Amino acid sequence: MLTDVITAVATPPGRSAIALVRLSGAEAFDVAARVLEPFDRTAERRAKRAHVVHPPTNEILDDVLYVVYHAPASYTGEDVVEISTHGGLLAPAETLGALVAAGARVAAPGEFTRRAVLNGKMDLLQAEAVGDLIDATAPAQRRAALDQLDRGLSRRIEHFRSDVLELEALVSYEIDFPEEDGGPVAPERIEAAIDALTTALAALSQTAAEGERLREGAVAVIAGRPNVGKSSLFNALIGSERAIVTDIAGTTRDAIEVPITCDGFPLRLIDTAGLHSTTDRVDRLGVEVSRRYLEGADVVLCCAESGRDLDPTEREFLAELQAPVVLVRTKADLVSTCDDEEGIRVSSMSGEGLKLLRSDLARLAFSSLLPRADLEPLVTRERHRAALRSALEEVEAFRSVRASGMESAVAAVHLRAAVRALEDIIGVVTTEDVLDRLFATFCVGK
Ligand SMILES: Nc1nc2c(ncn2[C@@H]2O[C@H](COP(=O)(O)OP(=O)(O)O)[C@@H](O)[C@H]2O)c(=O)[nH]1
Ligand SMILES: [Mg+2]
Repeated sequence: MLTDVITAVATPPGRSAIALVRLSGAEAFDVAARVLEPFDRTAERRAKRAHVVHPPTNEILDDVLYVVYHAPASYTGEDVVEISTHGGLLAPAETLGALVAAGARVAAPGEFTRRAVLNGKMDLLQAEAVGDLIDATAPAQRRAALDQLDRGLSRRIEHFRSDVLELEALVSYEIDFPEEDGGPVAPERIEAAIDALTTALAALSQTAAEGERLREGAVAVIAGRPNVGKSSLFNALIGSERAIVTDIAGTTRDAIEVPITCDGFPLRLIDTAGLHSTTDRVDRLGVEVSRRYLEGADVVLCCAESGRDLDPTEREFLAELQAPVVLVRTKADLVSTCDDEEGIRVSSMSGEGLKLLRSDLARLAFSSLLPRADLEPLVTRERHRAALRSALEEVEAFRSVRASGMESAVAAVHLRAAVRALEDIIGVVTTEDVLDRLFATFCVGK
């Protein structure tokens, strides 16, 4: 049943000052009244103090604050009670147990947000943004998620939708008055509207590559000959000693991945070796990095010591890379500055050049997002990208069917399909499987 009372601890387990236990559903107040003593269901949106008692035994479990939200003015759109218990493991768990004993059911991951969507409190894009905000590690991710939560992307898609509807209205004149010469609407006007729409749809689609990269973190792979200082650089950039550094070539055995933030943008820094696996290794190039990682790289840090010329294999390696490259001149502390050297001089020992390197990495990995001062909406998921592509294709199909002299009514079918594709993005009609997929990645209590 959709409105059964669900409950969950919304904060992570562990030692903490407080924890938050949530309760939502048509009979949430009845359940709360069996557990909170005293419980005042009329005290809307005001913190009240109470004891948590276990319903059958009446044992006092905690001394808490609770807040009551009346439907529909709550996160889920249902009656909601949020209980701030003491933190740690016992108080929240026992409060949850008491609520279950009083008739609530433990919520599935994302079930509160799922109800918010089903009750029209937020659209699908906003629900995705909730998840993205929780998963954000870099400020740029937070900005994009907050903008999406604020319906920035929803509004943009709705705008497209009304543009298509307007186009539909324009051509419907032609359907209604086919005998009129050229129709009451000038064909140039329709052409201009199609142009504007396809340009705008394409522009938003083009944010998808870096938008998805922003959500997931850009893959930055460290490459270079053995012993050039790759693992040292890795440790310096992540700010801790994760990779083992020795002067014995080939110390780094497995690829290690750690998320880092560069100028507010998220990167996934990867230190590889692959020396143990000859198949994976770019043997011919004498460069230590696995091909598998290079293929997935959004940016490559190609390392070579400061003060020496690049050898032919390194030059060849650089020339063959698909991803943008930063040439990192390592161990800069060992040699004095030489002006004409290519690349960024960096020392993992002294920290020289690290700041510049970080900026360069962000700039290369997010070249189109970085200059956007006021954050324009961008699409951050394959789901958005696919639906936008299909909306664009339908509008293009509309244009060509029209141009081929087909009846306007036939062409208009494509506009209907474009509207549906756009509505899918916002989630005007959301199917269960779309929701299942989205909320599978959520945490319990959200
Ligand atoms: N002086 C100096 N030595 C470095 C620097 N970075 C690395 N090294 C040394 O170079 C050797 C190889 O470093 P490592 O990071 O393991 O290289 P990798 O094989 O490319 O991963 C170690 O002895 C490091 O201490 C640096 O910035 N300055
Ligand atoms: Mg290494």
